[in-house]
Amino acid sequence: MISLVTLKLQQLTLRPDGLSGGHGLCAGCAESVVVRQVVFALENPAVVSLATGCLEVATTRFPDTAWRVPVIHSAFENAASTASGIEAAYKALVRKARIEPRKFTIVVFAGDGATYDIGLQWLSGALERGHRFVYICLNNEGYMNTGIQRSGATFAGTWTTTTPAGRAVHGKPQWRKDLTAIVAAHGIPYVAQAAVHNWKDLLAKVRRAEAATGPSFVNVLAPCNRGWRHEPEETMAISRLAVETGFWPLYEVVDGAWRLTGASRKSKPVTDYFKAQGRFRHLLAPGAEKQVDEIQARVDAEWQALIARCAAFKPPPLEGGGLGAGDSKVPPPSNSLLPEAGVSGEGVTDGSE
Ligand SMILES: Cc1ncc(C[n+]2csc(CCOP(=O)(O)OP(=O)(O)O)c2C)c(N)n1
Ligand code: SF4
Ligand SMILES: [Mg+2]
Repeated sequence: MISLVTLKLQQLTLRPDGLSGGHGLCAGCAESVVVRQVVFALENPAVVSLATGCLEVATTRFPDTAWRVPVIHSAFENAASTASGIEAAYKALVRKARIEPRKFTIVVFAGDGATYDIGLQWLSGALERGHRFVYICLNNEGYMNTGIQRSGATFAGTWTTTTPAGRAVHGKPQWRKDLTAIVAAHGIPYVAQAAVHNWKDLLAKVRRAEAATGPSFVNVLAPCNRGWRHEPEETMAISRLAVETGFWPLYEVVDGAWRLTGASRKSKPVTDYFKAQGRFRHLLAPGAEKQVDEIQARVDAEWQALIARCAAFKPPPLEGGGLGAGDSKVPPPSNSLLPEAGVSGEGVTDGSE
């Protein structure tokens, strides 16, 4: 019996591992770390819907697979539809008494290209229909598998191969899409932002996402050392910097209530984040000061807007159930929206097994 409330790293190693070694992801890639953390966190066995992207290409090279849980390879755009189909098929088979009811959790893994851009309408439809699944966006802010192209998640000013840093264009001109807020606007029971370095926060969020009695969505920042231009061993430090500089606040939206988690705070200037990655090198050169000031101002404004959004929701009385210092005051979700929609689980978990 392992309690997620008091989980230690050593105990985590006893949990079932979703991926074996020997896959083809780059050394230092955050994607395999996120996948393993997610599968560690789940209460139930996982059935995975996997979109095309680095994770899929590097873990399912025929005739081999690195997966230790069942996986359905979807196309780039329709991983959420595949998840909907798994749920619908399961319900039909149980209804027709072709199989016994069983507990399992449908998990989608999809990159930011597959989620923010190409799969957005499929995702939106599945959320609106209320299928029960945990959608994990592996957000490395670009189409990395096809050569580091910009996506709707790419930050303004970022160098990519389609937004070069030259005289005419100085990195990506547009601001990124706020997909987490767009998903929250669907009114689903659980939405969160997490980052790979804060494993306690991520595990707690996956548990809450799994317990939600409807669709849930966790947008996980997953640095790509190839595309972000940093050394493989710096992945976790860069993820932490993204939170500390306010580029990637950690928060969750539980039944419409917004709250910061994981000790998320903004304590460093954006230039600290830029200095750590080659994709922002041009922003540190003379002449880029105005662009940097604009980015800092926007990050500050978004942070203030998030604080205001969180302050607007008064948290209900404390009930425990969190994980880690930053979460100890977060009550479990009430899961009130879609009581009939679930495939698996028994509602709210108190974090113990
Ligand atoms: C409809 C369609 N368009 C384009 C592609 C080519 N393609 C395969 S993976 C990929 C990039 C994936 O980006 P993302 O979803 O962010 O995942 P990452 O590789 O960054 O983890 C692209 C463009 C495709 N397979 N299908
Ligand atoms: S290119 Fe980036 S996302 Fe793809 S495997 Fe390498 S580090 Fe991971
Ligand atoms: Mg990507």
